Amino acid sequence: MALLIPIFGDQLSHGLSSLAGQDKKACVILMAEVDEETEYVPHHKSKMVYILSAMRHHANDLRSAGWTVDYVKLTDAENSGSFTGEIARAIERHKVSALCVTEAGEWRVKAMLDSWPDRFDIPVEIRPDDRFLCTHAEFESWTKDRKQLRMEFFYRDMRRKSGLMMNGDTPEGGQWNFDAENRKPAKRDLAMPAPLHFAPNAVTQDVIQMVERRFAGNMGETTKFGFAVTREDALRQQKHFLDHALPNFGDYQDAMLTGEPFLWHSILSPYINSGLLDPLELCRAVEVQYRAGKVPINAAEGFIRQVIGWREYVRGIYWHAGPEYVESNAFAATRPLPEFYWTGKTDMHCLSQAIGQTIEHSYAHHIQRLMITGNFALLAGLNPKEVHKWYLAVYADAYEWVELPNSLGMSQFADGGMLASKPYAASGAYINRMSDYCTHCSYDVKQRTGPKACPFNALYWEFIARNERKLRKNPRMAMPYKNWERMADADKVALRAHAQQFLEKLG
Ligand code: FAD
Ligand code: DLZ
Ligand code: SF4
Repeated sequence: MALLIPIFGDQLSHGLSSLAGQDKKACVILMAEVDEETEYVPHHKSKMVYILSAMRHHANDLRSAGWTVDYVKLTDAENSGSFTGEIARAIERHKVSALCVTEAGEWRVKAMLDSWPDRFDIPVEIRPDDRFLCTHAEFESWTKDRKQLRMEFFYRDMRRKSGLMMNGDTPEGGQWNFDAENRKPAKRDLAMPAPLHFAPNAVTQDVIQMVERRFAGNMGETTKFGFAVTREDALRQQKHFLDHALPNFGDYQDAMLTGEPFLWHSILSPYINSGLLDPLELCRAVEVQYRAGKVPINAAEGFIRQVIGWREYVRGIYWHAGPEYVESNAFAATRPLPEFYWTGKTDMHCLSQAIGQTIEHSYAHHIQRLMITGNFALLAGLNPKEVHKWYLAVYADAYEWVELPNSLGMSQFADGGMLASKPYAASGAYINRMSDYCTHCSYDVKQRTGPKACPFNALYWEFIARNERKLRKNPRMAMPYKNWERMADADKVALRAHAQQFLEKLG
């Protein structure tokens, strides 16, 4: 009689809680490629190749470490297409007496796990996922008695809990946050370290062929696939980032440049989220670089804030908000996602850059996601659920627990301010300040109406006017509404008419 341990595609960690303390000889690990997971959104081809190849490599690593692994491929004739179906088949194959699994990363899969004890009539142990710094109980207790949930205060608790960048009770450098020093626009003459490229081996080539065959219509192409698919290679990219990109990460975190998809970002999120890299280990390595005088404080603190601040905070919000969070639509936005989100074909240069590199690399950095594709969706009133599904499909690091609060909450403000204190809405001036995009665009960022006017400008004011009832009382929106009031009526009418015309053409 065996203990069955199912491992999902975002659980590729050797220290996974479901493996801890188990007798290897008495266990069978089950890993399964299933239609249910490959089809819940039309995943980018590179995302799929990455996850499936990383799963196959992890299965081999576990075998080398002495575990018995039963691996079901997508193409196996008997594959039932679902996790539950594969558990049922594995129970038959292995005379299973009990199940032990690390908790699911999202509501959909949690519901599945919760149904297993009844369904299979054997004991099912669900262990907490201890790859996060903050437990569900800690986050819930943090939310109690708070009128507003804000990342900054949560982040301070995570600094105290981890001891990262702390000197006793006080933050290194005398302040918690060096955000103001994370906003330099980038110049072309600085050398940017491209992420490492890992040539696909035979295992990855097999997955590439399968994905190209079965998912020919999905976004992306796989000829340039170069993600790491093992922990060993992911650690190489981690070291590459620490040595070459981290020193400038802080200064240029918000910058954007034409033809430069990566700048000084780490490109580590796919590896962290699937389990190949340990976020806390990574943050400790960042701190070592800082303490050794190799990187400035705005880089080290800025990076650590993203990981133990934002990443942990959005996970907390996801579970706190419940399965109905996905239905939030505070601005009642209904416009369908324009076709160019899938093709990149638009004359708005900023959007064609952000979407074009998404198609090519399954990657865009935070400010591109937030202030280009997200900002446009917000201003144009795109349906937030469609926007969410797009982000979930196109990025190699996208799992619902991290993607949904970022897209629906942070970028679309569809939760009415549960996650963020104000909408991240901006006109073309912001994009012009943080990038060189506008100098390559057929629109003029300085114009607000007329055929050459940057669409973001009129759309911004249309957004402000359209949502006045919902936003005016927000103290952080006082300035835009003051400026809107000061504007001559004729200008207001012209701006709104220009935006309406643009939106009608958009569909
Ligand atoms: P870096 O810029 O090098 O940052 C370092 C690390 O910090 C990242 O690897 C990531 O682990 C963490 N991080 C930074 N910002 C965030 C954040 N807001 N939330 C969670 N972790 C963060 N991140 C995902 O991992 N998966 C997603 O599906 C995802 N969807 C997003 C959708 C939208 C609309 C927005 C605005 C942001 C989204 N993010 C998502 C957050 C962020 O854009 C990515 O984590 C980051 O771009 C990944 O690239 P990187 O590894 O080079 O990050
Ligand atoms: C994203 C993804 C894809 C495309 N395919 C699989 C798969 O075939 N098998 C699997 O175990 N996991 C896959 N994943 C990742 C899962 O969607 C993710 O692990 C679940 O959402 C669990 O939270
Ligand atoms: Fe984007 Fe407007 Fe700048 Fe063109 S001018 S790149 S549309 S912000």
